[in-house]
Amino acid sequence: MPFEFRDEMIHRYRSDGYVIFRQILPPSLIRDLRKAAARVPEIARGKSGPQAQRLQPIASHLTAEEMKPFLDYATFPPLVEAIQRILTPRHTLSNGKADRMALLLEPVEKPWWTGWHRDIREDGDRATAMPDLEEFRRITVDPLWFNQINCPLYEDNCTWYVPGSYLRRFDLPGEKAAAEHPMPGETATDEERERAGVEYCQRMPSSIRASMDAGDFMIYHPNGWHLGNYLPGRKRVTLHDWAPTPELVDWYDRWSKARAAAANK
Ligand SMILES: O=C(O)CCC(=O)C(=O)O
Ligand SMILES: [Fe+2]
Repeated sequence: MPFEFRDEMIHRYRSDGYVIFRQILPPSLIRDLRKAAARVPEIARGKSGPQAQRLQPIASHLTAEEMKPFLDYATFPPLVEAIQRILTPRHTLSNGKADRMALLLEPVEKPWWTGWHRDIREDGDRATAMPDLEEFRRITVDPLWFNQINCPLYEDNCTWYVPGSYLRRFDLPGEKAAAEHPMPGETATDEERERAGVEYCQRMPSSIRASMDAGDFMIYHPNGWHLGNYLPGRKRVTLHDWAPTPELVDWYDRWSKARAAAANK
């Protein structure tokens, strides 16, 4: 089925905090992106070791020629239009220049997981460096503010999400406990770690798995509960991106300055 935008997707995004545009990338673009990404796993593992989860930003490591398909993706009209309908015409895929774009990769040695988290939360360890806490409390539950994108170039079952969780600043009973559930250490077998990873994902109340195929595109609120659960040997090359407004870019700049100032105290 070719991708077709439906207004129901706007409702989904606003209530659930995520929506998946199924098979929105054409096979020819997927092919070009896969070829352009070919060196990325080796670069990432050379830099961060065999368990490397990502290379970010890819623009610092790839040639202008290799980056070209990623810019084609960022300006692909059906994608640009779908994003503008979910968000607004002021939201620009990849910030128009792919300067923060990452690729998410599978680990080589062992199953592992990020742990359930909300990327930015007011009671997190980075909250003291919030540029403006009252502003953050307003924008974190605003459907048009924070967003993140996963766009797999190969089938990807790694991402889990809790629909609707971005709309509440505070956790429901059981969420913290599920997130902090003890996990097996490095000495457990791969099969024990794999099983524990799946059970850990399922333990979170109302969690769903974002099962995706090549060329699907998921946009989600990164401040809702989510995680990545990874298996070695399960090839993963997933574009990790955002579609900010100028105000969101400015918020991240202010936040990074506030954190730098707090670190120097
Ligand atoms: O791998 C994923 O899909 C999610 C990764 C993630 O949430 C993170 O690194 O913060
Ligand atoms: Fe995250």
